[in-house]
Amino acid sequence: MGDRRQRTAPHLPRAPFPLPTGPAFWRSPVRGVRFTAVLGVVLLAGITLLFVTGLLSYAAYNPDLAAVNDKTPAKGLLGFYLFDWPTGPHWLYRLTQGLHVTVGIVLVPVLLAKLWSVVPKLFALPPARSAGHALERCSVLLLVGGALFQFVTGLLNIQLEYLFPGSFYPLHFYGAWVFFAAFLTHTFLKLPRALRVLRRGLPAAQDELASPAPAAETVSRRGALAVVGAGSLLLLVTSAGRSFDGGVRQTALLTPRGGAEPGTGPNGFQINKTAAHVGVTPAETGADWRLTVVGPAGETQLSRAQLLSMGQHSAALPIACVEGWSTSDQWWRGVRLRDLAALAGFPEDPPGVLVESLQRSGPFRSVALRDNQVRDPHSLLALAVNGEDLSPDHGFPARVIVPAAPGVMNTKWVGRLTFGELR
Ligand SMILES: Nc1nc2c(c(=O)[nH]1)N[C@H]1C(S)=C(S)[C@@H](COP(=O)(O)O)O[C@H]1N2
Ligand SMILES: [Mo]
Repeated sequence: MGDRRQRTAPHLPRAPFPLPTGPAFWRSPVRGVRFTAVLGVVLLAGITLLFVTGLLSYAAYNPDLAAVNDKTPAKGLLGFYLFDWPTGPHWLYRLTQGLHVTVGIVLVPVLLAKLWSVVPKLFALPPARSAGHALERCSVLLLVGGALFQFVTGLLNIQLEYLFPGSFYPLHFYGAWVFFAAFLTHTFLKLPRALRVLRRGLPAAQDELASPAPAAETVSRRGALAVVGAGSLLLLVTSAGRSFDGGVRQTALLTPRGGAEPGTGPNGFQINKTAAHVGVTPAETGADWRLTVVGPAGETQLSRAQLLSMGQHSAALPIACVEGWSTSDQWWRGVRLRDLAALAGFPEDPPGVLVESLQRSGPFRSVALRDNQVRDPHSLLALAVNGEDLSPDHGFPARVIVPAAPGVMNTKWVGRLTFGELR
């Protein structure tokens, strides 16, 4: 009897099924304040970049210009920072949105590791020790919930573009403000200690994130950080290709866009929605097609031949989509928007323009461009690309192309340009 008790005694303090609320449940020797602090500092830099480039992306849509541009009309004060999106440098949106999406993808392993490193605290009892502690835990709820919400909505939007019929923008925009408010609060509360620990280290006894009963080590903390870094690197090399074209795009394994194969030749670059997909037919874009130009000079109808007989200008510009993919510069050729404004009755100082596609429905059939975009000599109603007529899927007979603007401003299959009146 006595012998048996002696044999089992060392196991008695441990419950047969440890609960996540107890320290015996979380035994990884990798957890610790230092590990969490390293990931936290990486996220601080990365998420700040995501927030800034995200706000820039919203500004780039020129939402205050016209109702058609604005997916979050009830934003109120949250639009305080909006400014006139410039037309240069011409790769501006390609850079800001490429960073937004690529950095967002690359941070996924860091975010998951960070959440894993603090998950024991989620189950800590009592749920609240004081009013202050309760408040802190609520802010952590917004922080974690906000982070997961922003990453999931962003990733879904770039992978499954049809999952969000228009509602992605308000979700991701309002979500960003909620998340970033919680993120700033958290940074304010935690950054000083994180920096102190990173600089001076921490005695094991004061490490509240370290397991009190760690299991045997299978990987060091440094090794675990290397695994996270390798995960991020793998995501980087399998997704950065989306910001280029040709062979490099083939490396973007994590960009299953399911769209049309662009093929090769002058029109062989990434296609967003095809003509067939949005219901634009060859009959509408054939010889009977006319561009309607509206302004103080009245309404003018122009055939493609008449447009081709106007002064033709060139511009080397990329397509840069909100989904993060972009092309290198393509060589567009067509009529300057400001020359069409002159035709409409604005010989000097052209105003903005409302661009409408032949496409009858869908979120991107129409867009308003600001006066600076119309004025830029590189803003074209393009008729050709890379020395060949536009293909049906790239917007034949005519499409808009504007420097530094998001892809959605580059309306395809244009039917009507109304200068001056944007709503
Ligand atoms: N009429 C129309 N124009 C459009 C769109 C659309 O859906 N309909 N999509 C826009 C978006 S979101 C992008 S990124 C670019 C893509 O142009 P591309 O297909 O020639 O690469 O076209 C823009 N022009
Ligand atoms: Mo796009």
